[in-house]
Amino acid sequence: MRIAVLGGDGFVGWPTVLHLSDLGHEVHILDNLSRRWIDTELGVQSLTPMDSIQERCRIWKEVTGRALQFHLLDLAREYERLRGWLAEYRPDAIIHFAEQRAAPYSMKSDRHKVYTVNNNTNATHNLLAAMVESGIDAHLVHLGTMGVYGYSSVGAAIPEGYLDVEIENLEGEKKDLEILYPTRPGSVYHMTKSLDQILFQFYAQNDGLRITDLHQGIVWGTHTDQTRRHEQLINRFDYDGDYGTVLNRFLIQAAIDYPLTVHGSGGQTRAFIHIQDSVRCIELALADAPAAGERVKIFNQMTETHRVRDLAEMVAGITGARVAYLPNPRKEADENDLVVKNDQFLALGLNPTTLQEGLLGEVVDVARKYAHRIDRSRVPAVSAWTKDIARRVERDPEGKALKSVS
Ligand code: USQ
Repeated sequence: MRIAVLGGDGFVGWPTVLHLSDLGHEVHILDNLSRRWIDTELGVQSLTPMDSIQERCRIWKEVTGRALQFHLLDLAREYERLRGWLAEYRPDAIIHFAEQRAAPYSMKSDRHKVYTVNNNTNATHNLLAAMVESGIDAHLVHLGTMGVYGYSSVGAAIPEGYLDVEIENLEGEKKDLEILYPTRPGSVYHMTKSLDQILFQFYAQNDGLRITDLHQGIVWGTHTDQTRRHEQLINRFDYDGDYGTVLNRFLIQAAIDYPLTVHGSGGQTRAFIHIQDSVRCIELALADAPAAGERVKIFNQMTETHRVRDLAEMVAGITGARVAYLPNPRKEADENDLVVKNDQFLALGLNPTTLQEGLLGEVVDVARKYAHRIDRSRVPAVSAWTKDIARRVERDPEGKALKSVS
């Protein structure tokens, strides 16, 4: 297949590009390199040293003989170029990762909220409009999030995207209805993924676009079979308070002897998936496209759930790290339960990599190897969800946020 990977320079995008290329697909990367610009804005860098995208592609060609093509394009702002690209290359499948993906970054300030909404919503809508206009019949696979469901403890398993409900009509008769599971996003970033769902629903129904939406949990790990093949193919790895995600952060913190930063009581339960399973799920979803006219296919892309404090205690148990219970910079439930259905990927042959399988140590090893690249002052999460919480953030004399305090 000819596959366009939008956002193919990012944390999940890059390993997906390599995975699909390795399977023999013709892969094109479309990316505006915004993630690299955000590193510059925040003054942080990936724990792992990352080469330019052009250099990464050159190394992959050298190692495997397989070509990757990179196209510098901003989906959210260059609609005509995007439409022209689709009409010219006519991909069989499009994987859409090209969105600002960090919840704390999206909540940093009003400017970051506006950027995240403009970027993510326009990128998705531009893509859908351009697919219709160019008349291509590509299967669109979008990376969504488990966070669209919210984290209320209703005591029922979260279904894969849709909920069967019964409503009473005007005659008093009970009628069955299938609806999108009600969204309850916990950040502006998660809200944009909720908006995406409505855009997909409309374009699948109105124009017969074939769309799969993957509701992914928190990704952990860094290497995949392909990124391991050469030092310069290494994946990016975020540790800072905005882009680092919880389990990877704990593992890095343990490697540099930094007390593990549990927010609040750590009673938040979240869904997780290893990066290797993440790229495998993309492969499985590609092979299981919906037909034109079918509803959007929604998969829950996760393999296990864990409570944040249990993860911290587990990492502490393995590494001897200390655990610090900190005031929570986010507005979120202190404690929640989470049971998630992921039957569809299991039925398609996903064989989950679990936390127990020794890969935790691999992350700690990577972190130790590159520990000299870590700026410890960038470890605390200081992006506050509300103005009230922001008042509780301790700052240095220059106004730089240091940590949140109770
Ligand atoms: N947390 C800590 N300590 C930390 C960092 C996070 O206790 O040092 C807590 C947070 O307060 C939160 C939970 O861990 O309760 C998860 O935080 P996270 O930063 O690992 O994940 P999140 O902000 O939800 O976002 C990440 C990805 C996002 C993806 C989402 C999947 O950045 O792109 O959509 O995970 S999900 O969480 O299932 O919505």
